[in-house]
Amino acid sequence: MASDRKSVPNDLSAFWMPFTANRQFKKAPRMFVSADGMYYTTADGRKVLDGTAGLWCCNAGHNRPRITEAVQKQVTELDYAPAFQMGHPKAFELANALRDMAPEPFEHVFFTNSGSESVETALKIAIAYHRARGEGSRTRLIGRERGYHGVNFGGISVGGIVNNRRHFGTLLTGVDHLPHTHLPEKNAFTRGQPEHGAELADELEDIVALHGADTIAAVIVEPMAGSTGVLLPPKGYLERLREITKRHGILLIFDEVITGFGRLGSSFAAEHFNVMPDMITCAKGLTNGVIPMGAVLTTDAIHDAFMQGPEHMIELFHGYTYSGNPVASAAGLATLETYREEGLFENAASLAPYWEDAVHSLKGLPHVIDIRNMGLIGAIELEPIEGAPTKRAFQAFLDAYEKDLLIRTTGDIIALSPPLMISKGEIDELFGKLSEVLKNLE
Ligand code: PXG
Repeated sequence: MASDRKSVPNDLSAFWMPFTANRQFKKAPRMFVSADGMYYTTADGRKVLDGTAGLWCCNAGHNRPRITEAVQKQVTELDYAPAFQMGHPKAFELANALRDMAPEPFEHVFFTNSGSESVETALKIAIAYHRARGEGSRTRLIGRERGYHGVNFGGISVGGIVNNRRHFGTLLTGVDHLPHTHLPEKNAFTRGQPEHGAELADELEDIVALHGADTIAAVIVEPMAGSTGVLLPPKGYLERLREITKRHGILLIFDEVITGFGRLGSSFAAEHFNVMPDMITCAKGLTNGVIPMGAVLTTDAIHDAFMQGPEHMIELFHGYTYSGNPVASAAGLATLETYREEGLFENAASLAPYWEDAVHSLKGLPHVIDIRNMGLIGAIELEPIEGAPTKRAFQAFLDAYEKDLLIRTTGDIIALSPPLMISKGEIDELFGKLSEVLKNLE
């Protein structure tokens, strides 16, 4: 290191922070130094209620003993094993545990290290699957407006969040988008799934008519769109998407990076809505956010299409150095065990009505133009300040932090997704603080 470039204490300049207003943050940093249960502790010693499970990932809450111990033990026992042409028991155990947890058609698990990688993996499997079956012309990918599928090139191509796409060139070719399902004029303040909008799935028929089904590999959607600000599927919408994709031989991928692992009160949204896609992508809650890990769940039909040809040949030319990493696998196993042992998915399901009432109690507060909810997810949409979109919600985020509450905002929408271990008392605390914030918001 050059002597004139020595770091000084509290120098924040080197770390280029992700999805952050870097210059603003570094002028007034918000730092967490520890976490336990439902609370973070800030650098200045305040306990902050975690209204967002980190970034939708710490579904079991923080500092959970089983997970901590499993990680500590695994690091000393087997820190790393090559992921290609070698194995170790924990990755197989975790794949089995995931299969046991998932709805019936999902028999196989491909490990990744994040939601973004799970998406890339699923899109590649979709295209290669058709090719393996002699339908190599099926290469088109269909996403949806306002969809979030991570930040890699495939994900932003099928994704529909404008700012995540427009700075990054031409993206993948051969991609189309379904319309989003946000119809506030008809569905505002709906509790749970909205009544209107199932027919928006029929737009897929137009895309099929335009290009021909034999050019389309897959449709990818979030069963409930999280990052864009919590857009729930209209009643009947997912069923229609499933019916149309099936009829045309198009694979359906549910991106369950947010909806997986109990967020809606069941293992996956596929189970919650009883609509079975062909693949599920997940990450986040898989390891409670403790160690990065993601996964793609597939059916026998997809997996078996690859298991052809000479047995010494690699069947899928895809994978990551850390696919099924031992420490991540240990964290995943302990996380699934914690969910099961503590009945956390059941807790989320049984608290959902109380949560729903609490979220909708904010109706009528200044600037609130819509409220949406499902499972342990809530969204409060605020009227944007004219000429300064996102500013009002971001101010709410800053004010909430001052009141020792962590929320997330996207655009002018506040999104809430607490750890599934939350209690009624903590729900009251969360909404008590948030209503104070909203009452005083300019
Ligand atoms: N798909 C979906 C549906 C997601 O929600 C990803 C893919 C990408 O996952 P990784 O692990 O690569 O970040 C996500 C991630 C928010 C927020 O505040 C949401 C995500 C990430 C960070 C913040 O809404 N979703």
